[in-house]
Amino acid sequence: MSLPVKSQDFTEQNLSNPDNIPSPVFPVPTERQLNWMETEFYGFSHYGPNTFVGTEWGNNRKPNPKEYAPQTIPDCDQWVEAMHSAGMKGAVVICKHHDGFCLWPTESTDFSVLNGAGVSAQVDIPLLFSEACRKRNMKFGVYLSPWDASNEHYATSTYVTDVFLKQITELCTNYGELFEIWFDGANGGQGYYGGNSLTSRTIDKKTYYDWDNLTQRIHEMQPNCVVWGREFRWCGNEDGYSGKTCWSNFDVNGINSETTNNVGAEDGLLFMPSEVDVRTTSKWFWTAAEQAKSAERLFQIYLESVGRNATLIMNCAPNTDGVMPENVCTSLRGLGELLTARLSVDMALDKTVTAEQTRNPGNFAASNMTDGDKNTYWATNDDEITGTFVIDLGEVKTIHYVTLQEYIALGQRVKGFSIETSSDNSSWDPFATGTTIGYKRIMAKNDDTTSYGNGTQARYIRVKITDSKACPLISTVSVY
Ligand code: FUL
Repeated sequence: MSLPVKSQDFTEQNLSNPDNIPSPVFPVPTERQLNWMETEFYGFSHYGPNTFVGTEWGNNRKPNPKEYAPQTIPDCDQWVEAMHSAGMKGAVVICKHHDGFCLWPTESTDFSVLNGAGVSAQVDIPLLFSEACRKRNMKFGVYLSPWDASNEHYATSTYVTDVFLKQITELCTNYGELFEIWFDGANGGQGYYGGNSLTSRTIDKKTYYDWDNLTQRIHEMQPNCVVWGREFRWCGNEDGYSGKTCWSNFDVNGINSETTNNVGAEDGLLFMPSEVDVRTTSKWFWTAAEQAKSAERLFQIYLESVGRNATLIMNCAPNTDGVMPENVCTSLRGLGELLTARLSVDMALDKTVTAEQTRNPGNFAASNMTDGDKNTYWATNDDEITGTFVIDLGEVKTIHYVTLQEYIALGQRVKGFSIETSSDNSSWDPFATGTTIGYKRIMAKNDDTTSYGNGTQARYIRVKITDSKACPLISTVSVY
């Protein structure tokens, strides 16, 4: 038996923590949030009466279920296949937008597919969409607008319990496992409530929906489903970027402030990571002659969201034929090809990493960062909030991106870092500097995401953690 070397190893604290696991820095994520963050990139599909009318919001029309008029059953399998080709690991489907029309045969209202035109009565979008996701091993989620611009109960005391919760329950119990339920910050305003007259009904958005209770009910039915606005936050814009500084910590009073949503709050008491929502075209719902963003532009959005400690939900809008338009499919496929070509072969995997500081005792070696295991990490001692490590790629390679990941289960810590490159391990060139890391930070040369460029020739990559809330814990460093 080997005896502890230092007397401090005999303290009560060390006896109760024989593996010397670092203390958490609060707030920390739940298991459900961790799983969700690892999904990273997933689709969004806006489709419904707006598709047929050519509008973005259906709050100014007298509700008419016949507006929804598919002539053939929508090809959800083709939608999901297009998303899959982009490298998405899940997808969220619109089940009811602000107009209140339910795209499944619900018992909560007559304003649903059961009363639409064409083959509407045979359509069950969450069913078709969930089957297409399961088939490809993709996670499945639902969007349900809290605001219901046609329901006569909206803004009265009965809507949340008798209509909204009923809809949530149907979606949470009839379509298998959900990974995310999307509500919406646009959740109140002018409508055609009851169908008789244009009315304005006001609610107190903070209290009306009884979110605490609804969230609890959702978790009882779907323990792995994260809830929009409660367990993750909107990123503050619809243009596809997270802040370069991005804390998963959040201050609940900051909700819906575009700036605070984008960067989070360093000292926020809640763990509420950011989700970037963006469109592949210029609109959420399909309209004729829409241009799709190029694959390169979508790739840049990926770098500025997934690469900045946020998840990315990318909208792909099917047309009136119930098909994902060819131009959107082409861009999605192109994005998938770029992600495979540029971010799939990690040159640092299993390569040697040497750290100037390593937490002792315990299993926190620098090699944990390149072992391909997200559950092992490099750590420093408690009194060391800076640290430096060098990766040796074995030979000079062309590098474009260096990716860092914190072991986020014990809380987000890092506040500053720099990356340098070298061909001889002695003279160093700056590569990039950054602030937060979080779940994942992808760094291009000079943090310039606008073009792929020619890359940098280097054999050694030196990472310096220059500031951290507590001892830094890095689970992965990757080089592409
Ligand atoms: C917004 C909505 O008003 C848009 O129509 C869209 O659904 C987007 C994802 O969220 O708040």
